[in-house]
Amino acid sequence: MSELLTPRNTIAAIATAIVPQQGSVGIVRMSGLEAITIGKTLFHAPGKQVWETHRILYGYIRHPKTGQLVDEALLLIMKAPRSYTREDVVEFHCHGGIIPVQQVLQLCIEAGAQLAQPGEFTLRAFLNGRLDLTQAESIADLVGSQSPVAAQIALAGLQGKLTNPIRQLKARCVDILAEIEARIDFEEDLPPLDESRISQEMTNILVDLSQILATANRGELLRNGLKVAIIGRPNVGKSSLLNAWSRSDRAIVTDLPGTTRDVVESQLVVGGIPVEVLDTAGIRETEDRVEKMGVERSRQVANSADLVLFLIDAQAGWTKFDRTIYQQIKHRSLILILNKIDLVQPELVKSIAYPETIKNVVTTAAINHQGIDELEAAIIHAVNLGDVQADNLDLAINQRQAAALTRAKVALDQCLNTIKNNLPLDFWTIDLRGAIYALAEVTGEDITESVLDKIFSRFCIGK
Ligand SMILES: Nc1nc2c(ncn2[C@@H]2O[C@H](COP(=O)(O)OP(=O)(O)OP(=O)(O)O)[C@@H](O)[C@H]2O)c(=O)[nH]1
Ligand SMILES: [Mg+2]
Repeated sequence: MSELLTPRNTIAAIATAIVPQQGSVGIVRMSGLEAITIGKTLFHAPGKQVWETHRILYGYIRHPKTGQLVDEALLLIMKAPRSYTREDVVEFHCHGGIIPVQQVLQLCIEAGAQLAQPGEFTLRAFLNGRLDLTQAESIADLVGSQSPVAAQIALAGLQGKLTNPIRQLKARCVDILAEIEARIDFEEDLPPLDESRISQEMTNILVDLSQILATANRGELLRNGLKVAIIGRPNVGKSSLLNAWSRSDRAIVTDLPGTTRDVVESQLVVGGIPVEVLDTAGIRETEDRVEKMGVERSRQVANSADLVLFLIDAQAGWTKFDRTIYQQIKHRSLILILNKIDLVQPELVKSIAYPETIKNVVTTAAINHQGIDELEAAIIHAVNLGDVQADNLDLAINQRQAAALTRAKVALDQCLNTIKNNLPLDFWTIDLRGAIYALAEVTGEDITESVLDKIFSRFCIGK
């Protein structure tokens, strides 16, 4: 890390994805004091092309000692501070495929650049004040996003969707702190503190904070996705459900019990959340060795899933086999699916006697693609996505941010208690400072200076 904190040396890395298949363009990026000098030693731009910032040059990358041609390429120059890192940046836009970019990277290293560590360009952007921490995290989210909604939220984060409200909350805490500090230092010169107004403002801050915190669950799901296992006894329609849901013939369906022997996966998106659906072998006692192994896998998948869709055959009702499986898996997050309702009278479906502990129930006819929307709604409900307020729909905080915001919340709660218990003003400021530090941690800014600035500018007490 200490290495990372000396950001003036020149770093280089392949900026485009490194995949076995070749892309049409591969980019090598350099950032730092020597970036342009190194660029000039490697890149030959014929004619009257000028090495100016925000220009693209056309030319050849050659080995500086042997003169050997490495690639025909474009070179992009972005001088500090108008670059991603706020340092001098040079990008070689080479031909795609791993060999040209690897060779160019090697030349950069031989010419004096250091291999960049993961995230080091963004770290420099942060250290040089171009991005705050939440924006830097949003960039990682955007690159790793697995659904359009996740990408949209990451982009909103990059635009300051989280930074701005956090800064505002912090500013409101600083305002209160300033008022209290002023009373501690200059009690005689100022009117008495309006405690009830301060308590009310803190309560308001807590409400806003909680609304942001409520997006944590959604953030987790957007980043890591949701693993959903379809579990049940043989022949109830698990594979049919997977196929209907994913609109594919992904899993083999037959009328023979024991058709699915291994776990079949399908990737879906539900409510913007990437969902990995796992169809499993029907669980039953069996002597067939292959099926037995499949059944064992089904149990493991059920245990490791975030959510279990427990499927039963509505025509057969809640059988003793279903009860046994239910007792074995007892997942904390479970939706019961009554499938094959096309074969049953509606009133009979209602009379199915499943355990009262099951609160989430959906009816489907997988064979007719019926009930899928209801199933998705039940999933969104089961994972508490409904908690997010409409105006926070493009916000989804991560674990680090949630942890810091929770600390801020605890500190503010404590401060309210301190006020209620009539403790001295010094105690109020301790709690309040705790909240401000925690909020500042979210955006990664240093607060001491801003607190001081605020106190002295607002109250003009530099006398
Ligand atoms: N009528 C009707 N038949 C269905 C429905 N869903 C599935 N089936 C039929 O039930 C039989 C079993 O379906 P599968 O999807 O293979 O069942 P499974 O639970 O995956 O079975 P295993 O892989 O053996 O555990 C097939 O003949 C399906 O066509 C439904 O909603 N209605
Ligand atoms: Mg199956």
